[in-house]
Amino acid sequence: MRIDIITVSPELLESPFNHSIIKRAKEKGLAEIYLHDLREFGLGNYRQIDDTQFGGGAGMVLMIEPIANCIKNLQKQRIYDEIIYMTPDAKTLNQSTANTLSLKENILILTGHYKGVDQRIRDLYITKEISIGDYVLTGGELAAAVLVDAVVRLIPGVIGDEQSALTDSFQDNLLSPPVYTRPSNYEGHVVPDILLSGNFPKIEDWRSDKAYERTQQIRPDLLDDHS
Ligand code: 6GU
Repeated sequence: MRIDIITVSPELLESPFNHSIIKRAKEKGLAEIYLHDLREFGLGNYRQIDDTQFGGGAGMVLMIEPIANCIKNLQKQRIYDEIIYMTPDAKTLNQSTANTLSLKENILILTGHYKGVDQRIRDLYITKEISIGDYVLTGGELAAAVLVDAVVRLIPGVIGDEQSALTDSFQDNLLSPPVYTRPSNYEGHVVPDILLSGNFPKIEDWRSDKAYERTQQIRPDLLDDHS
């Protein structure tokens, strides 16, 4: 998979993409990630990328031309399966979206800043808009890092233990059951007997029960969300 990201702060994204899972995916040739500095497409001597909004109001808006020029330039080189705009006024990212995106070849992500981008960019170029939750971040960069992590780890071969991505919390719309490791008795706090029993069908039943119980307690909304 190839992921291109248009941003006004490439430096904010360099570190997360050069560590951990994403680094491994890049090294194994399973993911390529390219950062594009919007400023390079800025207008005039000052490389202007934003301006005040029509109709008045606080905050600067990213202008249409620099973004359109950057997108058009990238589109000359390949066809994108999705052009995603990271913005708080969108549907929230969930596991199902991450799964779908992990199957794509080429994804382009646009991260906003300030008051957002000129609406015409969204109308003309964007095929999908994603928020990462009901709170406001200074810019879309950290949200893009979250999206890329959630997607890249699902590409087959990225995670060593194939099983592990499939049994994540949310993969079946349930939270994960509790997990334990040695020692089996820590100052009188013991691990549930069932996990030490060696009876694997029973252990699976116990895990399902606990996953359901935990979901009902903490995130009952997941149980009636069949989206
Ligand atoms: Cl995608 N961007 C910003 N700026 N804030 C957010 C967000 C995105 N998702 C949640 N909050």
